[in-house]
Amino acid sequence: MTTTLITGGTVVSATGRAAADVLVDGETIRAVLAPGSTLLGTDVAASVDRVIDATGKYVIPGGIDAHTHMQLPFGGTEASDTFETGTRAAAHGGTTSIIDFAVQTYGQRIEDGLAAWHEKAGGNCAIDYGFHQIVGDVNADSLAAMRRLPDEGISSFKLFMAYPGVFYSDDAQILKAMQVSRDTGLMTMMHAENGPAIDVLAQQLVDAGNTDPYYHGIARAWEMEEEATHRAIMLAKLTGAPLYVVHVSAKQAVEQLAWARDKGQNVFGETCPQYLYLSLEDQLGASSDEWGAFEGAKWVCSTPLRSREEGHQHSMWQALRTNDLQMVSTDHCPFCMKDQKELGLGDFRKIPNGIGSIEHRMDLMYQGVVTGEITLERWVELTSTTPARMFGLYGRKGVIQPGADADIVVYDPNGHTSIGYGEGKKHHMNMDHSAWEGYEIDGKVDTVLSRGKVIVEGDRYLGAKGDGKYLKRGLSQYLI
Ligand code: DUC
Ligand code: ZN
Ligand code: ZN
Repeated sequence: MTTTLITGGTVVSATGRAAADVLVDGETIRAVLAPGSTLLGTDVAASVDRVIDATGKYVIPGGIDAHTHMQLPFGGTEASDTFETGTRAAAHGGTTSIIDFAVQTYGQRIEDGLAAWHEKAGGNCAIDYGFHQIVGDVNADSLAAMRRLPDEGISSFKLFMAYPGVFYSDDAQILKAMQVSRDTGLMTMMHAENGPAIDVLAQQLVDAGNTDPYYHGIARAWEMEEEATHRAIMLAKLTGAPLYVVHVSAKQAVEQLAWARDKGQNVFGETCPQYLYLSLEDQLGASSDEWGAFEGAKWVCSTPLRSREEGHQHSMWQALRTNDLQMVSTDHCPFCMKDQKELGLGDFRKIPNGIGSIEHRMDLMYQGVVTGEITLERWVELTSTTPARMFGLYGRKGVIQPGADADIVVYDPNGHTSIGYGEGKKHHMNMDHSAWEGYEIDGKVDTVLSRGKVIVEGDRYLGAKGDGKYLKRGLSQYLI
């Protein structure tokens, strides 16, 4: 077993920072030591197999991206990252665990949907991975199967108030699923948008000739997010289910979450980098020689980008500071422009929904530290510690402490990252464009360890397909 000492760095946790050395023994953290200390009289640096010099750098728990969609069948195609390419890209970006969504499609048994996801991921991942369960068909059989999910290491399921005819659950189905959530402690995760109303608005826009990608965001109005968020909260209150609202983008939805939390309800929310940085106005202004106004398809995702003029991005940052939103995931769901996004040329409804960001989440959120939106500690909390607590991984993941998995990122605040797909800066995600082209980050992932193994050093990938193991998760450790 290899022993490693990460020395000279500043160890940052959700609650503070300190100059400290981290001793790794095999796959786990053995000790967090005062710089240069001895252990039982032994000079630690002289006795380990490898020393990583982190002088001038931050040493943080590896990122946990709790919302990804590798190989998701969607909109007549499939998300373009496999578990192999997507998790490798994640590793390059300082993320050492993902929680992906296993899918039960309409008419399918949950067990079969879950088995298919294990089949896709098993032996292919660069980093550790767990699953949430999408329940796309709430019925007697799936309600019974949900009660067995904890035995599979799955402690959360996702329902959709959007996408009628695909993943959609009506209020009766949601109520029944939430009763299971209450009984079992499974976290109900909600895509909170009023799908039936959105579909009418979208049809009317298309009928009027408004077919460009920009109208995706007009159809998916913030009122539809606020309304669905409120309804989800009330159903959760009635049933006593813990509720986690995914990809929150509207400031009015945050107000709903804050209102419920202030009353002591177990209600939580995440946002994503796209809702912090990108806007509906950016999408309206997008144009290229190749695609014209269809360039905006790169930013078609749901919930949609929101208006900067209306102040949604500002509210998302604020909510991250005040803990009205608890964490940041990517909703990584990449599609290429060629053959995939272009399915929606002439009708925005046919553009596969999704943005690829798994490689950039840690950098983009660190940029919030640089600009003063969040503290260094909050960066670690939002991207690693809270995801671990929220989804039953804390202690093993999300923290640098003895006994935890040695998932560690050495981050260089003096480094620089140029994000993009263009010449000289090709990302590692399996996409033919970047939603983040031109973003320049003050900071850079330097070294990444996954359970003690160095898998990224500088720009070099040293890991292998299959390094990542399935994570059996416990119940949420974040409940009030
Ligand atoms: N939103 C997306 O943008 N893509 C996949 C599914 C979803 O809810
Ligand atoms: Zn969703
Ligand atoms: Zn999603």
